[in-house]
Formats: sequence, C-alpha cells, structure tokens
Amino acid sequence: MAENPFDLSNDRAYRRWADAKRRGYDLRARDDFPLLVEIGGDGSIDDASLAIIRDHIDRYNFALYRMNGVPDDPLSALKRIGRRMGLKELDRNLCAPEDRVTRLTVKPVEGARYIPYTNKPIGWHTDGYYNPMRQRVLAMVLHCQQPAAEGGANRLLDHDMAYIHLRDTDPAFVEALSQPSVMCIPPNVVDGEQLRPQTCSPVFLTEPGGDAPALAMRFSKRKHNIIWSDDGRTQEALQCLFEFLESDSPWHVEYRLNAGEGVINNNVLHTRSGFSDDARRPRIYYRARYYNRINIH
Ligand SMILES: O=C(O)CCC(=O)C(=O)O
Ligand SMILES: [Fe+2]
Repeated sequence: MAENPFDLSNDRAYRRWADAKRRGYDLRARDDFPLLVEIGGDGSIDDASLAIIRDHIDRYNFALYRMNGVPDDPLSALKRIGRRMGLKELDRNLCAPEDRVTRLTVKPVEGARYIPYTNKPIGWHTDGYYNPMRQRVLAMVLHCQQPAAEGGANRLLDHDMAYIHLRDTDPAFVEALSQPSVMCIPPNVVDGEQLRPQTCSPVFLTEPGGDAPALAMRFSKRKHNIIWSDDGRTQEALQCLFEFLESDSPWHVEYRLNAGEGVINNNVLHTRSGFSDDARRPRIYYRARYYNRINIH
C-alpha cells in the first residue's frame, strides 16, 4: 500500500504526489495533447481511446470526449459510457426518479426552483454536495446533446489542484476544511414534506483508491443554503479557496461542449456560464451521477 499523500503529517508523501500532479498538467500544454478523446455515438469506446481516457482520469480526474455523431439515444449511450468506466450505481434524483439520468434543459415553471433548469450561470461546485454521506457522488458524466445558441460554457477544475493550492498556502486550511461538520446543508422541505435531511460533512475527504487513497470534495460556492463553521480558520480557508477558484490558474480548463461532446470525471469542480436559447433548438445536456469513482479495467 502506497503512503497516504493526504496525511497532513506525511509531507514527503504529499510532495511526491503533488509534484506528479503538476507534471501531469505540463503535458496538457503540449501541442499534441488530445483534448477530446474520440468515442462512438452509441457510447462505445475502443481500446485506444479507452487508454487515453484512463490516462486523463488518472492525471486530471476528468476526460473530455467527442462522439463520432450525436447519439440517437443519449440515455443508453451515457449508461454505456458509465459501465465502461466501471461506474455502478446511478444517483437517485428528485427530478429524474424514473431513469436516474437527468435531462437538463430550461424548464418554465416548477423545475426553475433549481438553477440547473434555468439559463442562469452556475458557480463552482461539485455535484451532490448536499447528498447524504452514504450516497456520495464520486463520479459523473456531463453530456451535451445540443449546445445553447450562445453561452453555456463549462469551467472545470480538478479538485486535487484546489487541495494542493490550499495545502501549499497553509496546511491548516486543509485541516479546517477536513473537519467532519465544516459544511452543513439544511433539510430540503417542500410543502411541509422533508425531501432530504440535514447533512453535515467535510469539504475534503479521502476515498479508497487504487493503491493509495484518492481525494473527493464536497463543495458549493453558493452562499444560500450552506452553513459553514464560523471559526476564523475555516473562514480564512474558504476565502483562499474562493479566490483560487475565481483565478486563472494553469489548471483551470474552460470548454464549451458541442453536440455529442461531454466530460467523464471523478466529480471535479465545475461551473457553467449563463446562456441564451434559440427556442427551436434549446440547450440540452444530460447528467449521470454515480456513487463510486471511475475504475477502468
Ligand atoms: O448545465 C451545465 O452545463 C452543468 C450543470 C451542472 O453543473 C449541474 O447540474 O450540476
Ligand atoms: Fe454540476
């Protein structure tokens, strides 16, 4: 078993891991870096593409793909991708109880309570930061079936790099954001019915990985509906994190997905910019969330 780089008392293991992460990003700057990996329109992935996806996931926690055609059946295509990634259980979703893959498009009335179903920008978050701890969202696939007429780009940031920024700035920031109840989400109650209980959790937590633990992050920049620990250290750590997220580090990636493109990822930090739709061809995204990390065999 390799040493744990997330152990705050093991600086050597952390340095080795952080240096390897940074080296991985140097490759992205090269001209021959394959930003989008080619896959089939039905979600099938050949061995060569699978090897590249595995490499990207190992290094960056995300991989962008381009299908060789817009899928006729995006739900099946997404599920096929998920299976190939070793992803097992799809998240139960309040808004997509029937098939557990969510179709994101602007909804006029009832859905508009949730920002994803509007054309508004979405700030930095990881998916399911409000889920109970036994249903942690550790991976997801975000797929563009049809882009907006204008806008609707995504920014992505590997949460490992946010961790590195905080730990290099002050290890006490990581310690503060690893406290078991640093972030609490009040219950979701609609018309007197509790749809979700209160959930408290750390921001940074570790999950069993391959031969060493892996990092997961639960976070949203939204002020609304999150109760943060009010101690000074946590507040400073959050300030540092907010500033980093809004900065333009070499690790931030911005991309506007075209039809048939998407991102497979270990639930990295991401945003969406606001957009405007052509009423005849509205923006359509699909989102599949899973309770385990990507594990490609
Ligand atoms: O619409 C998008 O581009 C992303 C939506 C998103 O991040 C979410 O629904 O969690
Ligand atoms: Fe999201």
